[in-house]
Amino acid sequence: MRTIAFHRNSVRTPRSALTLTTIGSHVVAILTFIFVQVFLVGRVDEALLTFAVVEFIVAGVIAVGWRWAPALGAALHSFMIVGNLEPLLYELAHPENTAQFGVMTVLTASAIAGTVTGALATIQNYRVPATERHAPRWLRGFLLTLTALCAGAILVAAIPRETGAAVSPEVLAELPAVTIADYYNDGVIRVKAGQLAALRLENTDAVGHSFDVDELNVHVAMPGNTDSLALFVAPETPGEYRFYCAPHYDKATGSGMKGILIVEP
Ligand SMILES: [Cu+2]
Repeated sequence: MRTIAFHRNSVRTPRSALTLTTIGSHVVAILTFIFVQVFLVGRVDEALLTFAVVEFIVAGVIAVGWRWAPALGAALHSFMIVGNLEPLLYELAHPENTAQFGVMTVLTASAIAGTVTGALATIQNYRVPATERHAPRWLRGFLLTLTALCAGAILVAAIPRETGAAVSPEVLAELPAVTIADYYNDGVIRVKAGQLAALRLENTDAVGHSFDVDELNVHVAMPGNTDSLALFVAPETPGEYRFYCAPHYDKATGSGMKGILIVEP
């Protein structure tokens, strides 16, 4: 009986502060993915649900207490950053889409916290006896700083700002439209060479998109559930140009949200 009790004790060592922080960072990520589906997308999104489930499984594996498990958390968190670098940087550079900016800020902070604490927890688990796995002195300050940075960034992003060109909804409604369907079906938009082009950018999605034509130096944000205006002078020479959504188009492979802008004579 004594052997069994001893065995049980040795398996169920208390989780270190670093390990608990790693689990906490996964919980923050899971809550954020749920928040996005409930409040921003308004429905279950397969990709986001998958992310949440994977985060949940990894958090569970770490909670079991295996020594190597926090490394798995660190790997998942750093993968979340590296694997989504392009949309991540885009959203972080566009605080005018406040909701998405806030979500990306929180996800980035939780991923940074999870990567750092997961890696250190693993090292500690192998080097330090279970009873002496104390929290590093800087941990509290590190977490407080990340939280304060998040809150500050979101507060600044939430300050209302002047939008570029003001145009009445009636006028906007009359303009030729670029729709989300155009983006998914390689839609064709036609404008007249040398003339001022005014397009209604119709974003019926909850998430933000953008209208970008590199050759014409046109870059217009399309906040969620909003009609925006693209105003530019079409080039004198007729031709075909690629328009695309910056966060959801991969220039290297040419896949994602895109269409063709035809400049007609
Ligand atoms: Cu998009």
